Amino acid sequence: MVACKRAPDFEEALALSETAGFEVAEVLSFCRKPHPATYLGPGKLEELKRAAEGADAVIVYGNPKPSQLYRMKKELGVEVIDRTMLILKIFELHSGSKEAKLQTELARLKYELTLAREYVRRAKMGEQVDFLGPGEYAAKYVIKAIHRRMKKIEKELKKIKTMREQQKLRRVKRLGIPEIAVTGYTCAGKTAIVNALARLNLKEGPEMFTTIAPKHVRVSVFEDRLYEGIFIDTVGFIEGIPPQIIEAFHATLAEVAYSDSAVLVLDGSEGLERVLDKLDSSLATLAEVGFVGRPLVIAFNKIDMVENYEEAVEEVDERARSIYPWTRSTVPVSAKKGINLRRLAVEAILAGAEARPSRDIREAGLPGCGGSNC
Ligand SMILES: Nc1nc2c(ncn2[C@@H]2O[C@H](COP(=O)(O)OP(=O)(O)OP(=O)(O)O)[C@@H](O)[C@H]2O)c(=O)[nH]1
Ligand SMILES: [Mg+2]
Repeated sequence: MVACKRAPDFEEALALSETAGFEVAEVLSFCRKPHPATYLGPGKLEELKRAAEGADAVIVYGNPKPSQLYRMKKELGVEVIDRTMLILKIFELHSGSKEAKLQTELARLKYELTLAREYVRRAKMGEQVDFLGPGEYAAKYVIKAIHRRMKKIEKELKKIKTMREQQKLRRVKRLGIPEIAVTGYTCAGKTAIVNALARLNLKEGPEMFTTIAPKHVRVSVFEDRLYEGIFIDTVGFIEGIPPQIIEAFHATLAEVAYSDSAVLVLDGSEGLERVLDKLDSSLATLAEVGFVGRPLVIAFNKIDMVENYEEAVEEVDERARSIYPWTRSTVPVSAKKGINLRRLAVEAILAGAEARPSRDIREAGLPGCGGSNC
């Protein structure tokens, strides 16, 4: 693997490689500005060539351009996997539902399209190319086939989306209880919280992207009375999602945009600075996927691993309110030890129930309630 050992995302690089099913045999540290033609400079490339002997693939933890990827592949003679491809491989391994599978395939096709175009460009310049077949004609044929498949997938995804919207409307009418999206960075403990609340056993794990497809779970909590809500476990955020897969990623988060309220789970054991950074970018991602103006409850999770968390919780709460004024509260919880989970659930359900009536009217499309002023 090629990555900068000094970079803050170095641990992430190792974790992602393992999650994608690779055993990292050797790490070459590369912290310089990429070489315009080959990404790695000639010396580093030579070093990598030796290190890659006998390896199945080389992971270059960065975002090389298609032309740089092409050159590296040609020089090294093995598969070269960049950060986007690595994340795609993990999505492929973890995609459970048909929709998640199709979205992942679509993202991969888009990625392959940029590579195939590079092969055609090279062939036009007179180079001998081999993209799933030799020559320019083969690459052009592949491009056509990719476009055909993409169209088909987009059509299927549209159908699935309509079906999901209808199912949701039926569910709303039948149950009339709020839907709460459980969101946050990968490994924050979203599934652990949903599992604890619903006494379930959905897959949790220290590796990244354990959850890919959203999962709806009915939760009933008895405090002074019975509180009920549908909690939706969702795919986790990571830093710097590559643009090629951002659409697939956002699509898997579509459930969040439809929910009445959301719980944003933070891993409180990571240290305040990191927690605040992740809070900022999580709030930005929520806005990007269309969750705005609806109540948000923050879960400061893993307090079983933190000694004095009270001040940190306060700071998180203040920051969240200053960025997202619809923040209701920040609840310190531990999914593992079952601390404060009922309080978290009740706050999220109440918040969702309050936000519900206006959404019911909007979704029912009642007169006088069209357009963006509703
Ligand atoms: N100590 C401690 N560990 C926790 C707690 N909650 C979750 N974990 C652990 O953190 C890891 C990640 O938990 P998950 O629930 O899989 O995290 P997630 O947010 O669903 O992650 P993705 O599905 O990858 O997005 C697992 O190893 C959990 O056992 C907690 O309250 N305390
Ligand atoms: Mg999960």
